Amino acid sequence: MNKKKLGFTTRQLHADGHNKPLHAHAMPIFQTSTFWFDSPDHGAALFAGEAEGHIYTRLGNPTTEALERVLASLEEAEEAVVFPSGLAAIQGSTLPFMKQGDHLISGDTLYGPSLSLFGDIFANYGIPTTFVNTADPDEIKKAIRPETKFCFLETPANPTNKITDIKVVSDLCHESGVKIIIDNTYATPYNQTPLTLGADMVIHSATKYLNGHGDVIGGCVIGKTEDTEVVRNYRTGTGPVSSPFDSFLYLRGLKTLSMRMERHNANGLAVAEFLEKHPDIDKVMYPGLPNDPGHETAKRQMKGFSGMVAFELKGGYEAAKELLNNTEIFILAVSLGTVDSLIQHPASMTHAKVPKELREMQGLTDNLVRLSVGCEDTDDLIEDLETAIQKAKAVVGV
Ligand code: LCS
Repeated sequence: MNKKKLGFTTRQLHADGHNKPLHAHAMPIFQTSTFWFDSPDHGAALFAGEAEGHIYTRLGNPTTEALERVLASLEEAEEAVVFPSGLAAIQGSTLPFMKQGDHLISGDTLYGPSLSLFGDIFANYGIPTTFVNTADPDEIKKAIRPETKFCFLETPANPTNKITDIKVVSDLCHESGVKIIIDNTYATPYNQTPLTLGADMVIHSATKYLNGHGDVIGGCVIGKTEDTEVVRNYRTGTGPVSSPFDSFLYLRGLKTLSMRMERHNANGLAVAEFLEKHPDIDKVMYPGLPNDPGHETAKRQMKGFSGMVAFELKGGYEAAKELLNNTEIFILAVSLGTVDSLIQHPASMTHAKVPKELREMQGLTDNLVRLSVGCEDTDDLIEDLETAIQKAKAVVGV
């Protein structure tokens, strides 16, 4: 199949390949740890890479490989390597290429534990990270050192939706031999394909939109074979593989990604527009709004603006807490990108461990509320928010 010529939805449905075992239509779950050999010579040939087939699930599993074919096709890449979480994918995209004394540049606005992975865990192994505002390419330029290996960033970034120009930043990094990795979790390949804009690798927390149903923790690293081979060998050598059942669920979720994202994009925009006009809301952060500082760049590099909306309610943290207590459709839970809507408070939840100075630098205030706008009927979502805002106002008195 010529993957590049087909549309996104066709690829999401067919890129796993038609030639499935035993003429199966859906890719079966290969829930097996090992695979038998025809003979000692067959086993030896498989180990020597002289025969095609499977050996042992840590080295490769047919269900996970079907998923990897779809992911690579959707990001317009050569290969994908699946991991059992987004954080494992971030580690897998960076660590195998680095040694003590190397340096990383990271966006200052990331999912909280991603900041800790670089700032605390990598630092303990002698790999320092400089955190910069990647929306300002000059900050990246100033942070580059001879030993800088990677620039890692999210765009849109969790939770403030900060936008970075992927093409500008990729060109700038490449001038100094620095590779660029984009965490594309918020956008998904339906809305944005960073590799086509110059990025070297993409990672995802597939726990989110890619799976879409809130029943799997997963991740992936996607890029050119010369890089993904290093990542795959690292995965085989250190062990973080997805269970075949999780790969099956994740592959099944991917089959409806484009349909879900169209709905997330439409509902995200409708909710952001409702909040922007609302007299009790101070600020809305959503790249689809013309007043958003990232709007022009987002318009150039994104096809839609996704379903993640952040906003500040008048009345501070007390009002925000009341709002969180009073939604009925938006479920009070972390995670994002599920078909149903979620609401959470980053300063006390997903970003609670980020030092307050860094949170403030990012614009992550104590009254910022984050919505993962799902696929429900738009009017129901808006009514749920309006009712909760009124209840919060009545209690806090703003
Ligand atoms: N990258 C981004 C942008 C994320 O939002 C997350 C998780 C990760 C990586 C890590 O992925 P995981 O290992 O959890 O699969 N974000 C979460 C969030 O905002 N709420 O709960 C989890």
